[in-house]
Amino acid sequence: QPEIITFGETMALMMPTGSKGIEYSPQFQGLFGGAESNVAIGVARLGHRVGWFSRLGKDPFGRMILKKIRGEGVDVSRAELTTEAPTGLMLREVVSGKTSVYYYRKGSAASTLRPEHLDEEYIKQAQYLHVTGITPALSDSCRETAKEAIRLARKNGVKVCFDPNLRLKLWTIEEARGVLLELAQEADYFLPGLDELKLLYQTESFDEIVARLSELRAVSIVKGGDDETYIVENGKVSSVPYFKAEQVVDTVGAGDGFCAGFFVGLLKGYSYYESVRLGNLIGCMVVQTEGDWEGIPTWEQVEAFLNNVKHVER
Ligand code: KDG
Repeated sequence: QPEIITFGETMALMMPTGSKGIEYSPQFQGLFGGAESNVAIGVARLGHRVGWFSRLGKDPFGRMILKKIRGEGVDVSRAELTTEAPTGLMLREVVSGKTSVYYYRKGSAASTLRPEHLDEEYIKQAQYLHVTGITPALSDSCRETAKEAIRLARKNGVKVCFDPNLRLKLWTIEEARGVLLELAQEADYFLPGLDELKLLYQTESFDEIVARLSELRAVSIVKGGDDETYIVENGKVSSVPYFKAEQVVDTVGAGDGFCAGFFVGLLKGYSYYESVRLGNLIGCMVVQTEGDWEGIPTWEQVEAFLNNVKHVER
């Protein structure tokens, strides 16, 4: 029985192997990523029970993704391979230090997710449901599915976590704003980035942002401060300092790693401060490895790090 359930699109991910960008790279490595499955893999690695579902194409990418997520110990019993549409694809390159993502996902299998694919009995037995703002950007039926999943969770006393994950390549800020802010109102835990909040609330003022967050029933965890993550609870702000990364290789997935760490903290009964601290640590580890989720540590690695255990090379 998963303690946390999440759902959303996972795509095949191609990245140039060398330093050349997509246009000139003769070779690519075949990976995969998706905000929600990144979180699920993180929770599983950190030793907790988690379920992820989606629709994937019944094609080589779909099978590869499903096998690998299952292999990470995530419950994929509600995920489905369908002939209705293909698995989505994204390409990512880092050129002159700038990351760019290109999506090939319109009409993908995940975008055909519909409310009827939700299993209330499955959602009901979890403690947390994690939803991101990517799903409602994918299609009308995905938007309905996200809303319905949240409704089912709340009806059954399952806590709702919501990361807006604003993706301006999928929709405009004007389209996104209303939908994301509406979903934020339903959340128990709201996990936005500071940059996202500036766009969503149309202000650069931190005080104004805090005031807006304080109108929500959620505890807000704001990622992406200069050196710290903020906790906004009942109008009060506290902050948790970052860990310092030795080298930053690929920042994509840091927010998902953060969420995984934060959720595991909640599941372990940690305070918000300690849960955020664990989230910060996982985020810091993710950015030091290429790929979305490959840098997420196991619980044993986290303990070794926190206890300053010396690494034995051989
Ligand atoms: O958070 C990382 C995700 O952005 C990445 O895995 C791709 O899910 C993705 C998306 O839709 O952008």
